[in-house]
Amino acid sequence: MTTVHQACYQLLRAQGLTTFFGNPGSNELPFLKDFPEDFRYILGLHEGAVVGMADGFAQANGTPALVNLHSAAGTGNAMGALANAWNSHTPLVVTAGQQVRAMVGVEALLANVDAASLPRPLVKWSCEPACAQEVPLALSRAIHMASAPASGPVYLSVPYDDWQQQAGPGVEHLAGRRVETAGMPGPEALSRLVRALGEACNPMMIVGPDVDACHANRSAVALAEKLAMPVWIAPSAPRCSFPTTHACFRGLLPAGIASISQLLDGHDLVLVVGAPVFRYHQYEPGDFLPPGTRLVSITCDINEATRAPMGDAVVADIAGTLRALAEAVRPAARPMPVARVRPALAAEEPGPLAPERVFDILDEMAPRNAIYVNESTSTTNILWQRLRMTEQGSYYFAAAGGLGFALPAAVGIQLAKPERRVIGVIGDGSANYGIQALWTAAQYNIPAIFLIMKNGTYGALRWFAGVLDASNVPGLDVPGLDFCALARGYGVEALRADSSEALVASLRQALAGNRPVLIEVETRA
Ligand code: TZD
Ligand code: CA
Repeated sequence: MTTVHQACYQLLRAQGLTTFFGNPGSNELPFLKDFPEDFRYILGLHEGAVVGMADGFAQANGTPALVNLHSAAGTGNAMGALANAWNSHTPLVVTAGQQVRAMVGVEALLANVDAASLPRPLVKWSCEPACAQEVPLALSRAIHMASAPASGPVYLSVPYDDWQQQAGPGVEHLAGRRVETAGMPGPEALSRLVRALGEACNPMMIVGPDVDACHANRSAVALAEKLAMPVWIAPSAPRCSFPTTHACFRGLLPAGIASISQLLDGHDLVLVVGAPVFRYHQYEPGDFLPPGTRLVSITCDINEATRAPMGDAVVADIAGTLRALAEAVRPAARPMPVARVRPALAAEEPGPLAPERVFDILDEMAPRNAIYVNESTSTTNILWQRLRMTEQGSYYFAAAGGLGFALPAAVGIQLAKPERRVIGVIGDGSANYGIQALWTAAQYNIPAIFLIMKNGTYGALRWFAGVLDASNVPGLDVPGLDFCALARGYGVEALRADSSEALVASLRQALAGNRPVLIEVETRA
């Protein structure tokens, strides 16, 4: 006899989901019981950190990650992180333990009332199976739903008495299933795109996170070179989809309607690939497009395509479409764009370090293929100006702007990519939302480096208060935090850097070792 428990582990194994990220409770114990040796369980001490780690792991691997949370309370703690995963199209199979079936109706302690509704609208699909025999099917469906484009988080609530039940007949068919999607545009749609690009006098391209997510950065470069066109990164960028050292690279687009429109002015065709159009932030009213500009986007996400306020969209496989376009377009007769001049190195000054100086030092010392996970909100533009990022999968940022992503995600990404160094650049405000992931880094010896930019304030909110003309706002400073003490408390080695020399020495030490290290650097606000 096959139990639901056995059938589900066989399914997870066959689908390559053998790493759990979780924080357990009583409802989950029957699922975790007799935990097979070929699986591993990465414990996080708070569900926000659990989902943040899983998000980083899944994004870096490009395959779904498995999360196990405790009922409604655990799910609730994870919702902020789920917002980021939803926006970054991260395939996450989130499972949550439910009370025993006999006690859900009476709302016993730790019952997850209306479980399937709880995580909506931050999941693609959500379910509590009607009976135990449906659990393997629901899990199978969850995995394929999470992976299919546009990928994203899904949620499965399982009453704890289901695991010991007998699975239904034929359950073994589920384990090896493959669900494939074929998403190439048809020949006519493709030749329309090729013609539009060929006829444009002054095209530009805007690349978004899904280009990096589907490993298509090289195709983006090939297309940009053939058409000799400038390339921008879509606003509020969660990933880096184009080498920042390339002659065509122009930078990170601003996040206001009017500012973007201004930058598009003079381009007769704007090709947006793998990004929403657009992830605006600060409200700057204006027309979405300047006169004479046509916009076409290629996206994997029907929601992104339909909610865009302007332009045409092609919902298709991004990697395949980019590759096909790069092959099909004729090389333009235009001269190549001239590479941006990199900003001059920041000068040494007394007192706390200028963020510019921190990034110059980091860029100089970090391995060329380092992976940066950014949550230093007020310094994001400086980061994009100063860090050279050339390889696939070199940059991550909270896709919904929900803080608490970077510190845990750095741990998850480092776990997925042991051959590259992961460096989290994290503000002294942001670090507090996912700080518990330090413990996981220490316990599992995941050697991420956490660079805490300590300016004593919510810098980005001070900037935003200016934008909104909001004076005398309380609660914008965060004095009195000692991240070295916090790191040591969680078992992570900590170094304090109050000068350029100290930062250089700390980074050298952290990069030479193979342990997680937190570096607290005092920066100018
Ligand atoms: N809470 C959550 C979960 N997400 C948020 N985005 C915020 C609050 C609001 N918020 C921002 O959008 S930026 C920011 C906050 C509090 C300040 C972050 O401060 P920091 O970085 O120290 O990490 P800077 O460079 O000082 O801005
Ligand atoms: Ca700060």
